[in-house]
Formats: sequence, C-alpha cells, structure tokens
Amino acid sequence: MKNIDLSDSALIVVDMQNDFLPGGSLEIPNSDTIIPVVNEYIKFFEARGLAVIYTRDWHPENHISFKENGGRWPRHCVQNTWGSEFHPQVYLPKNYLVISKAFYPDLEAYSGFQDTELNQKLNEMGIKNLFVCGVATDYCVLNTVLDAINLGYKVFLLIDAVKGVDLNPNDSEDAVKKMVSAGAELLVFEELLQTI
Ligand code: VGL
Ligand code: ZN
Repeated sequence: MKNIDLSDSALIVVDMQNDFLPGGSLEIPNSDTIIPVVNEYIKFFEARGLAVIYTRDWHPENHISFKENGGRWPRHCVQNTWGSEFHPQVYLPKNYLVISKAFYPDLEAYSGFQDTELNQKLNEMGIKNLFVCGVATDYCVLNTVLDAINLGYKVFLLIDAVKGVDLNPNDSEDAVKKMVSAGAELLVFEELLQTI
C-alpha cells in the first residue's frame, strides 16, 4: 500500500475535449476508454472536497500549430467551438477550475503552466501534490507533469487514466519514462482507494 497524503492535493484533468476524443479532429485512438476512470478520479476528489482543475487547449483560429498555418496538427480545439468543449461524458463537479492554454496565435503551449495562472492558483490554494490524468500522454500531460515537477510539486501520474497520440509507436511509453525519471510516481485508481 502506498503512503499518499491527500491533504494539499488537487486533481488535474488535462484536455478532455471533443477534438481529442473519437469523432474529433485530432482524435486520440481509444481515448474514450479512459473516461470512466477519469470520472472515478473526479468523483473521488469531489467527495473529499479536494480541488479539481481542468486544463483545455484553447486555440485561436490562426494558431501556429495547425497544418494550414505551417504546424503539425489538424485544426483543433478552436475557442468557442464544439471541438474545444469538454467531452459530454466527462463529469464536471459543482466546483471546478478551468485553465485555458495555448491561446496566443504564434505560440505552442503543451503545458498547463505555460502562460497561465495555474501555478498562482495552486499556490493560493496551498496545493503541494498534483494527481494528473487526461490526454495526450506524449504532449500536454508530459509537459504539464515536467513543469509541475520543476515547480516543486509532488506529482502522481494516473497511469490508468491517460492516453497518448503516438505519432511514433513508442511516444507514450517514452513520455511515461521521462516523467518517472523526472520524479513522477505512477498510480492507479485501486491504489488510491486503498489509501483511505
Ligand atoms: C495536445 C496536440 C496538440 C494535447 C494539444 O493536449 O496533448 N496535443 N495540441
Ligand atoms: Zn493544440
């Protein structure tokens, strides 16, 4: 059994938006399979009065990451469109915080900390431990986790509730290795349940 102190903890749900799920423009294969366990985590945190924070990719139409603008991705998560909305099956508790990122046309931002108020909000709430789930393991989850560790947070990567793009077959696996060697601890929902 792992020794996990849930005080000063927050759940970070990364980019669970329509465009990253099946039927979206940057569909991540099988990403819908993590929705039930993502929801379990959200309900677990909500039930204990712990913070739940959702990041969202929030691009302007002329974003640099789109193929039409010279980038590598199909147009996705354009502000105030269906694609950027949270997937309807992803549970939203009564109280939650949304952090929008990658909203400058000329800047890619995979990390939820880049050009956002996320670190400041977490400091205000006295959060020290972050539990991270969502998509994509090899982009936004990876960069959010690495930034969090560099900022001094203890990070638990919820390995049963992440999914990657895998443009190259091992990208997600490599990303997990990078996060673990940087100091992230892997956790599955069953282990979290055992802490109570
Ligand atoms: C992401 C690719 C492009 C992500 C965002 O949320 O991981 N991936 N934009
Ligand atoms: Zn994006």
